[in-house]
Amino acid sequence: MPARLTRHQLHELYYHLRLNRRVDEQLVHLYRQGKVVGGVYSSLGQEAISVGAAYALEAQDVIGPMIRNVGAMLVRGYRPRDVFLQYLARQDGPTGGRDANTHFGALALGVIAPISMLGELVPVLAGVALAAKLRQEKRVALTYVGDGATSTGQFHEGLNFAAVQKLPLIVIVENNGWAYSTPVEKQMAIRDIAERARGYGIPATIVDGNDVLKVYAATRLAAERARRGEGPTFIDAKTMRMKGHAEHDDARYMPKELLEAWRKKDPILRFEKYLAQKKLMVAEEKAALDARIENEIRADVAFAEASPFPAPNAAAQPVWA
Ligand SMILES: Cc1ncc(C[n+]2csc(CCOP(=O)(O)OP(=O)(O)O)c2C)c(N)n1
Ligand SMILES: [Mg+2]
Repeated sequence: MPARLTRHQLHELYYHLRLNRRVDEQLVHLYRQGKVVGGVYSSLGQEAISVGAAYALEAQDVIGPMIRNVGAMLVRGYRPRDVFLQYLARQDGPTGGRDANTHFGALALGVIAPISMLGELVPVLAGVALAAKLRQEKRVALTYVGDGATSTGQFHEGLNFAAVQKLPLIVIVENNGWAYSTPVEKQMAIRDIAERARGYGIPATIVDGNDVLKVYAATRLAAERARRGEGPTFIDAKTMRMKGHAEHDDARYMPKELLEAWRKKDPILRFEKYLAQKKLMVAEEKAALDARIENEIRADVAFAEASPFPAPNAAAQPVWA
């Protein structure tokens, strides 16, 4: 088992889980106010995967987040203000209003900007891992994929390449049961997506994706393995998409009882309960962290709303060609 987390680290995990949720809730408000340019893709109920995995990495490591991994971006050092500015397409945002949602990144923070094409980040992060291996740097690359994304060719090609080359790569499938309106059982004939990785000779762990400590521990072990030069690890994290694909989708095709059952497994409530029961966070500590988050959210929404839209003539620059 990886080294035990200190009380301070547990509080940091709680802080990021809660911050992820609050950023998400705030984005929904902004969307309903008509202020978001584009869609809002919620990570409600999936925060433990984003936060637990990113928190298990080190500063020199690199992640390739997907649309529901705002939590991972916050762990890497982005602030709520960056997320709001980006979703509101403002000049001061990470892409200066040129791109939407989570399509931003910075090598300084070890974040490769995602794009929409599903599965594409697997070969890209395998490339990052290959560079680390060739340069003999103790760098680990990690990417998240959806269950749907594991049916793309890019996912399979990237995974096989990482296996053959023994790359320091971690791939986490966020199995939230749905790819848009398609349930997993209508998309593949296997029960555990872990089997897809095992087919390429990659060890795969199955974890409860709503348990932040389990996700953290699995990622930590995978990162240690990668740093020892033992190659890639696949983590099959089971969770549930608690909303439609995005805010425009009312999810009427999702069974109500399913959502009800998963609401009881909410990752943040579970972690709060654990911390309280083990006396690892007292009421005053929780209140102080919650207040800090509320202040940050309020200030960052105000900052983003006050930021100007980019000047129209800025659209043509900077461009690559
Ligand atoms: C290669 C490719 N095919 C189709 C799409 C359209 N598309 C966007 S999201 C999505 C469903 C994604 O499901 P999943 O991978 O399970 O991720 P989740 O939304 O559940 O997080 C689809 C089909 C795309 N972006 N890229
Ligand atoms: Mg999915």
